[in-house]
Amino acid sequence: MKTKKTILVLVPLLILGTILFNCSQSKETASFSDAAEKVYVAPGKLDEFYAFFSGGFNGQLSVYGLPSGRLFKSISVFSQNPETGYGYSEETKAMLNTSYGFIPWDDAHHPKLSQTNGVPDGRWIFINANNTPRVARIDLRTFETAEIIEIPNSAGNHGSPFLTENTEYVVASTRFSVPVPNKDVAISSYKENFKGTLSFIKVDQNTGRMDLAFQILVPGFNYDLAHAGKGPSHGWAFFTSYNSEQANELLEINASKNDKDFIAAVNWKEAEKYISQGKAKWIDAEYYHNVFDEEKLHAYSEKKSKVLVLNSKECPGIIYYLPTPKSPHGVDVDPSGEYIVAGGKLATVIPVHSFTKMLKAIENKDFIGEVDGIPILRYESVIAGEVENPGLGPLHTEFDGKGYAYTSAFVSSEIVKWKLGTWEVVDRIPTYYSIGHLMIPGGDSKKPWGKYVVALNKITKDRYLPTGPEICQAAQLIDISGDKMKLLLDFPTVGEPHYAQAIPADILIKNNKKFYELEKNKNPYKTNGEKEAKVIRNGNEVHVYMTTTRTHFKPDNIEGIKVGDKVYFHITNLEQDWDIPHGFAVKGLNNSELLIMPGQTKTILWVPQKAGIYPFYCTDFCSALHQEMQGYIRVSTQNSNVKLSYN
Ligand SMILES: [Cu+2]
Repeated sequence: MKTKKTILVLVPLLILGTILFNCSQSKETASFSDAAEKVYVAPGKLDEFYAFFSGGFNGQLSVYGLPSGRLFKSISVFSQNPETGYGYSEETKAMLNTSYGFIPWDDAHHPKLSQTNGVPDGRWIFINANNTPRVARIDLRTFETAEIIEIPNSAGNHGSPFLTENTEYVVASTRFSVPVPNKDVAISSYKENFKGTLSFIKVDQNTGRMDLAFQILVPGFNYDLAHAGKGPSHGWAFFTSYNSEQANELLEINASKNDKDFIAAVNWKEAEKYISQGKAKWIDAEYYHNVFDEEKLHAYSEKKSKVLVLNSKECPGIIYYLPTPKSPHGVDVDPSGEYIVAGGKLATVIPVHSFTKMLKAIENKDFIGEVDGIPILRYESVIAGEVENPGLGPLHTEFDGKGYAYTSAFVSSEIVKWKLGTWEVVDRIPTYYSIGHLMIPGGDSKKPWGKYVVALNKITKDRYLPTGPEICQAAQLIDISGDKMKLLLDFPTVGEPHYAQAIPADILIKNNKKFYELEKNKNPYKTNGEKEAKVIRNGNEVHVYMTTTRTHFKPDNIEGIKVGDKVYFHITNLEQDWDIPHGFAVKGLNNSELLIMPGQTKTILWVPQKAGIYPFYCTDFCSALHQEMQGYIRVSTQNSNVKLSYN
């Protein structure tokens, strides 16, 4: 009865909140000229920050400049991209292999920059795939996806990928609990058969290569988000959970019954000790690990069959539950590493846990119960403070490094600024509308760069020119350099800007790769120079070793191809200059184009269906004589006697 009442009171309150906050627009907007001056990046000038926004359900990662909000690039990660041939070319197909077969799409949510000593270092950025659980690593020298690892025993990989202080581990938690290992059981057997997992992916410090080190088996809740400790809390990682009720139907009601759910505080150093003592078990688990080989410029998949699992029940001391109101979503650790802030979607306060108090409560065994052997700490013993009047539906918190925290409130569509230590709200600003995550450059690190907070909004109704039933999604740039937040800029985004990261541009520019060195290209289908260009038939397979340079292909005329042949175009771009890609497309190509960077070799497969003449051409406008960059292929019937020739 109590639960029903709570919901009855909450819902109208949420609606009222939305109306109230949305009506108080514009007073926090900086004057137009002031705002324009702050975001205007004059022609020839560069943005101060690179910002990386997830594309949500487009499966990619977009690169923007701040403060201008200009879009620079969409990095292909989990989805095929015909613009570049990613996931279509023979070199990149393997990136999208999974234990469920080739998967050309996913839902990408949380980009996360690699860190050293708790500060983003600009080496790599990681991002998760929610639907078929995977984590990708993007190399920030090339802005290309370098690696994708699948996560077994996981579903709805939402609490992912969050990094420990020195990128020792990428941590990832399962949103949906599932049978481990997965098996055919009645869904109604949820409580007995379904489990959660917390995954720890080891990162090689020199190469960035990921390896699934271990998983921890935990009670069957929904594990939503995570952040690792830093400074004093280094060695710990914190995972929010909801549905501690372990409901498997109508979760909007059945998973909202308990006043508090839990943050799981995981001592990963202790987990490492258990593993070294042989307490973990190898279990069968099928998953793929796909790596783009930098020398061969070719992706290769490795199929894995085992994973090391620690059962939390058998490893006392590795997990403690911090009771947290109510159905918490985000969990964020402040720059000092002392405060653990939760965003309870249905909570009326923002609870802030103290790491010091948590350790003391553990030492004193100040427990109020346990779940499957995991002790539940006493809320009053671990809480540092509660932020009152935090807006409706608080979700995520980032920090400015000056002692303030900024929390997004989804239902009341606003950002609330509050002071660490006193917990008082000092400012609030409306967002348009329904903010999810928010992002301050470095705002989840030990040393935030501050300056701006970006609101990542779900709804933009009335903010942009309408474009039919689907309206663009958007971000908003807000100045946080003064006492009061000031709205500077709205800018639309590609896909859902679910979460973002930003880093000063200087850090990345100095490592930017300008072209691939031809000499170092070890692609098995590389053509060293025009003299080596050739066409080879092997049964019904034809391999075209083609080169590009301004402004011709070699060869540019090919005869003797037959209907139904599998024609592989292996194209090497011989250019050794910055920003001289060439493209390749042939009429009737039932695949995608290829975009080949200087020094790269890329391969696309074409199976011609009809006899005739097929022109091909360069798709990337490369020079004054770009329109002359073309050729012809003669396709004959299967029984014709036209000889293979080329020039
Ligand atoms: Cu060209």
